[in-house]
Amino acid sequence: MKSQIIKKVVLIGDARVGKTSLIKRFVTGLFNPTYQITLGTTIMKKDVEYADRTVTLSLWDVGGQEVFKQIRSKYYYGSEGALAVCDASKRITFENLTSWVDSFREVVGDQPIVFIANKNDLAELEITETDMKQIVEKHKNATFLFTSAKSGNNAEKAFQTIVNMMIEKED
Ligand code: G3D
Ligand code: MG
Repeated sequence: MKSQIIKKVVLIGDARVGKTSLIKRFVTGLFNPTYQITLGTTIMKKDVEYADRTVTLSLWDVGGQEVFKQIRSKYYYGSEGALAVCDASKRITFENLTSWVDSFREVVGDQPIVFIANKNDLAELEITETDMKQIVEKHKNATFLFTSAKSGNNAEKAFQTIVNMMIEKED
């Protein structure tokens, strides 16, 4: 029989970088350009296979409250991994990742992180592969990917990567 495990993963990063879009792309396969901004955390679930296991991902989306630093620690509690998302066309969102990741690791310790430079479908990018490599080198248990929730490029891979890292850490 397959064993079943549940893993909580949070998406962190500035507002409008594409966190909700990445979750929707992964869970529904669709990109849908108009959203209502709902205040409050949304949790979406999806099963991912890893070898002989089924991993139920519980994906936590901060939902429009990114500015309120005081809610962060409650949101992080119990997470076993994070996707730290920036907008590859907006430098400032990359600069802000360090503060997101620091606050995450203050609560949960060295849980794995996938750094994501999203919107790589856009023509003018302000983040390079070198930038991403540098931020990864500054953190333990981290890797990076460029994604597009719009085209779907690497969206699934982002979630599969965090699953692999979480399970490998456990084994
Ligand atoms: P957030 O959850 O991090 O706040 P959203 O971000 O998922 O709400 O996305 C913010 C805006 O960026 C949305 O624009 C969304 O359509 C757009 N977006 C998200 N991912 C991508 C992507 O990969 N490429 C491009 N080009 N745009 C993306 P609107 O204007 O629709 O509100
Ligand atoms: Mg959102």
